[in-house]
Amino acid sequence: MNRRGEPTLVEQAQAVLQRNWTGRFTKPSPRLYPYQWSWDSAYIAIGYAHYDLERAQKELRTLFAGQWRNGLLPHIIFNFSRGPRVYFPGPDFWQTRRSPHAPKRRRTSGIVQPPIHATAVLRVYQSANDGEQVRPFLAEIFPKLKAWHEYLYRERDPYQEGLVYIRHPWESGQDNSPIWDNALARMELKSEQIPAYRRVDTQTVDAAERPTDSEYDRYIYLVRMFSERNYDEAAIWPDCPFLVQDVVFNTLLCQANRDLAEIAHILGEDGRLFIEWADQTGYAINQKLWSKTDRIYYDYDLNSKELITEPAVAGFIPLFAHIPDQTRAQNMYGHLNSDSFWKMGDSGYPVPSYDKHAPKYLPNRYWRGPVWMNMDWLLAQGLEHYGYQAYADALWHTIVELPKHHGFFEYFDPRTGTGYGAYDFSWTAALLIDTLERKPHILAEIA
Ligand code: 2M8
Repeated sequence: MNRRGEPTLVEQAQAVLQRNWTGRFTKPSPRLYPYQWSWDSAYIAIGYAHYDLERAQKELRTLFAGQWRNGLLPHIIFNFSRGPRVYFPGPDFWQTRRSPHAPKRRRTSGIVQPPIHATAVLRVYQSANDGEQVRPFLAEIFPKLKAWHEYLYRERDPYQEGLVYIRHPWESGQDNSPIWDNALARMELKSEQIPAYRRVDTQTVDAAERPTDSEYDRYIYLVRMFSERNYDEAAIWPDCPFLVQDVVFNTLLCQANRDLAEIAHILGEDGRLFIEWADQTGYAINQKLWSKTDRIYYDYDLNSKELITEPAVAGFIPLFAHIPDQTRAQNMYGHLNSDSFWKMGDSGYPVPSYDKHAPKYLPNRYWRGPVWMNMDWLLAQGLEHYGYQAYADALWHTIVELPKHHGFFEYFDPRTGTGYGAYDFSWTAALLIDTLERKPHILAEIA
């Protein structure tokens, strides 16, 4: 409480997480996302770690209880929670029990999300005053993280390049980014190929802030295809119409490998394999995904065999895992700190998720323009590493300022700060907590 008896900003953020806490995991938001999501839980655990270590561990334990026997960590665990539980596609549509690897006692989706989990586990450990307290958790989760990364390299890297592919836009976490437009447009679907379904997301959130129906048709078509092939990767990938080596996914995997090596070290286990993976993936990102002319990293489409030259904030995320060398980082910084994204001193808020001058930019539509707190959080850490402190500070300020003035929304308008999508959004709250814990001075610096 502050001197006027009102909850402080951190207390407000904690209250958001408390409202979404179900007793075993935290919903990303009260209505739109009523189950457990994979990378949301990782960000959420990083927030909890600062004030409730038990809960941080429980969040991740519950997530990993949904892991498949082949190591796949599903993007949604359909755990029970109170309150409205309407989501499409739900467990009956996914039918993951068609796979011999899916858990028998838990219902899950059959796709994945960016692998930031080892990073979250290490941060939980580092937040503890007494590491010994968290050691049993580390020992318990280590083989699960290893199985998760093994799955990715075994099943998602058929050419053994060190780059894993995603086979659904949802696997990127950036569902309707323009990055996927061409791949989705190539999927010419006849109406009889589209399963009958009804969207529920647009009952909660304005349709103008969500993906289009045509995008949803393709999302759902892909899910049906995976389930018809019993989630057997060998049967899916040879003719999967969507197959992309994604920058954010592989960057987070690279860093997660290093963090897993650190976890191995703490436990007295051998971590050399994880360092090898990290090096291989970092090297491949530099070799295959860098565009010198455009000063940004791009995804690679394994079907059209070309880089997807869409200027999204995602292309700067390799800074987080220290993948570019200093010269590249400087070039990237020149691009980021420009009218295309956000120039230092500009009005508005950093960083729009897509180039403001590109024709497809939409400041209110989900991953096609709005500012996202997780992207700012990843980018700020990367920029600090390379010495771009003033820009990083602008991002830290944004992570605090937007929720403070506009509420704990899912995403925000880069021009005005207006919040869009779901309210009481958990990772917005969790990453604000993490930011203020590490940089308490920010509170006094913002208006
Ligand atoms: C969004 O994705 C889900 C599908 O997984 C959806 O739109 O229903 C994305 O923003 C994703 O990154 C996020 O993890 C999820 C829950 O917050 O919502």
